[in-house]
Amino acid sequence: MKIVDAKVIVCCPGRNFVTLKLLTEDGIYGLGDATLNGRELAVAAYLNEHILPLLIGRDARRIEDTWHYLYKGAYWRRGPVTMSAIAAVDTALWDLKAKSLGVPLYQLLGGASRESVLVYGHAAGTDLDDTVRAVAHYAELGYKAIRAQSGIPGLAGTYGVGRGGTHYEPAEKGAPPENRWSTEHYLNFVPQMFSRLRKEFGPSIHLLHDAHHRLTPIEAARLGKELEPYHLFWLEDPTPAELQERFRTIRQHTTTPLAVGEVFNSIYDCQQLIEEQLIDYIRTSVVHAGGITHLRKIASLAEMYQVRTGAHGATDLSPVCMAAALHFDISVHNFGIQEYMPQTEETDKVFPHSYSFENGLMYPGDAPGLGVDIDESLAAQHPYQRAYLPINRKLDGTMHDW
Ligand code: CS2
Ligand code: MG
Repeated sequence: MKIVDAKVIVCCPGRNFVTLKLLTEDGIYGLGDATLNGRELAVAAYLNEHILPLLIGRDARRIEDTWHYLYKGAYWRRGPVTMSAIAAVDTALWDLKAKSLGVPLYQLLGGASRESVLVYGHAAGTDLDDTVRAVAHYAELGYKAIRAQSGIPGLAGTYGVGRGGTHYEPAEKGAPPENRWSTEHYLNFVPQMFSRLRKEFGPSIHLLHDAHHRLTPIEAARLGKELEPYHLFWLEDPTPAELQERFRTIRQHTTTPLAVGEVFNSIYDCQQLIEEQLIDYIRTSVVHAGGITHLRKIASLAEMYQVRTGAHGATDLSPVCMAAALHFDISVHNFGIQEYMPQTEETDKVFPHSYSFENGLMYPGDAPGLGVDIDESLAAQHPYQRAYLPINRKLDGTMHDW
């Protein structure tokens, strides 16, 4: 099963996506997502200039060997660009292998460990009343787990707050939008928000919150402690995680479960967090953490320490990644939850897929491989448009995490 052709498809059906398509001599093709939000063309160039020439003529069945060939062979290891490029190749190879055997991918990953995949949606409002309405809307749509984000009194705009409806897209065309930030305003507001949400929605709905790396460990400890009465499913990215031992401080002070890892790209980024049980959920994704091959290794390490998976699934992860995530989620023993944000209609048309959502749960479907395709002629009608994620400044203008 030799690879005879490889191409990188960059398109913008509402937002930018980078997709790798590998074709074999048998006429079967596989797809992999390589989208790195705001830095898309770096991965496209890495693939086009440095990886594709190495793939032609290789045996598509040798997934593990190809992973190491690209990882060890590059000498320069890790990093989001390299690991997203390797992820795209790895995902496409798994897709190809499952298609060639005529089975949905999860059958090759050990088969289904559960009947469905629990997902959480994003409810966001400009103020508290608006956020209550957004959570109610998601509950009506059947979601059993809802992430709640809200505009903060006294701050003009806050990252994580959508633009109405169920669509949420942080990247913007043109220069990066600038938000203003005050930790004091934020810490005073968030416990009030969850107190209100629990009163309105009762104890059984799962509520989640993303702090988006904006706190210090001791601030995060305070927030976790104050949120304890509201029993969050998780508090996400309370503090930047470059220094993994920072989480010891948070952990000593609070029983609020912690989720981290959407920006990680290898097992080394979360090794200490997992081995010291400093987190409860690991959020690494197929596209940014080296593909299905590497993500399974992270999940296996996490399983030993009772850490569950909770993969990143925002709209900048394409339907190709979403499909791969669902095959991973349904098969891996220590699955926790999957993030899910519906894509725009144009995106769904460019990427027809067999996965489905029903009543707060998702299913990968039984089509061979990933069960997702790309309509290349439609993709060509949506050319790349440069876009950036926002930046965040404190009230005095100092750059801050966002
Ligand atoms: C967020 C994302 O989904 C999440 O939890 O943190 O919106 C994230 O910021 C974007 O996917 C970045 O590309
Ligand atoms: Mg997040």
